[in-house]
Amino acid sequence: MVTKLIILLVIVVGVVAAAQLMRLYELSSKMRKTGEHDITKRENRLNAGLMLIFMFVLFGGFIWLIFKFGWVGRGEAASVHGHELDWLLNLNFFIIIAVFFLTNFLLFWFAFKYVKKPGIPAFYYPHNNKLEMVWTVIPAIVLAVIIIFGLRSWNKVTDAAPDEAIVVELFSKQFDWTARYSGEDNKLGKFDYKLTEDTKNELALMTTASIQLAIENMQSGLTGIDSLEAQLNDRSRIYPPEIRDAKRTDLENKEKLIRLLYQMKAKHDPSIDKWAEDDFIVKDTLYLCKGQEYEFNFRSKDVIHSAYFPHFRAQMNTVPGMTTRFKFTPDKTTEEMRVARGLDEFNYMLYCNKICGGSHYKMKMVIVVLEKDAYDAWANLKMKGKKDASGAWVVEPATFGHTFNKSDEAPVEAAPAPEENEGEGEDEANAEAEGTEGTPVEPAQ
Ligand SMILES: [Cu+2]
Repeated sequence: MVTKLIILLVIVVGVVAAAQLMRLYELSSKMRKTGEHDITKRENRLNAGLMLIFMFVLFGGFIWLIFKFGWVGRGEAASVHGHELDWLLNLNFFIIIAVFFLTNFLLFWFAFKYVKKPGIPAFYYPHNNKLEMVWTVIPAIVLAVIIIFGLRSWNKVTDAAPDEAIVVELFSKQFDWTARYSGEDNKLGKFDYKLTEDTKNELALMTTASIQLAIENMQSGLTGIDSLEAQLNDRSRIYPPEIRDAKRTDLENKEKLIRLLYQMKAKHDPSIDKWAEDDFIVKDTLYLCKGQEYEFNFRSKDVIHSAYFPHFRAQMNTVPGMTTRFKFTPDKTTEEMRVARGLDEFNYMLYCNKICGGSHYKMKMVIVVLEKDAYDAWANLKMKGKKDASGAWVVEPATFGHTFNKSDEAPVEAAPAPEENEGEGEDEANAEAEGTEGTPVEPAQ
């Protein structure tokens, strides 16, 4: 407190002293019979020289920063379109830096060269049409070139992906990423937020079984309609009015929702269940294949996030209620990039680049880019799993259908089914579909 008071006092005294000094200067110039605005030749030349010195310090500092921190500090791009984007960014930088040097040189050089000289009046030069044209048309042309190139590149990375592109969904929520690969059919299963089930169907995928599960949860789950009705009808319980109202509103909303779910069930075509059931979900690491094009579909559960792949030069907002897209082709494996950068620990990363809440900084995912053989082996293991000689699962396939089954603890029933149909992808999917249809009903019995 005392130190603060002293600091305040020093500031006040400083201001008073400065005011007194100004007053002294005014008085002394009056005595010298020159106005305080009259500046001597010496002062003018000093200022002109300082202008030049400032220009050299500014340019020198700029060049020093580029040498110290690198051209733009991004490192080499690891995707096909990334090189094009880097080229475009470099073009922008060249233009900006050239204009920066030119305009700043003119600004400081003119200030130096045309320093006030006694007896030489300022040259009156109010207007020049030619000059106006030059500095309107040239920037317009440069801007048009930048925008046309930029739009072309942007359209390339956001327009529809070819059929060969692997479709991967990136699902964002506070505070992590979940990737869903589209599986063998390369088709992502449909989804609807009303089907969200925190443990069994986090991504709200739409299948006959998941709709049924959602209806059951809504009707007879822990906080379902049955339980709410029982609570409200129980005469032995007395609720404060606001709690009773809250429960009533909750009940009304759930009754509306369950009607929507029944409509969804009636409209649902069971033949598209397999789109979802062969999808597989990964949480920790996103595996990609070098030279393979990927179409990423982005979803968000809660707030706007932004999927940021700095090494692949890609970024896209993930917006609740809509799907955004981006496609790219990795062109360097993680291993190659480690060698190129001389860093054994290097990893590609997916970050969230939108401040989305308290643990925003934690929201990231490692990306591993593999050669085709290694990637195919991994994807096969995920899609089909692996069995030992006795037919027991060594690695279970990580399909959506299986994660669905696993939490119901029914792998015994599910295991023999794919074995009988080995080699026939479609039948396998159907067998799994049957498995998932049966299981969620069991707990209700
Ligand atoms: Cu986020």
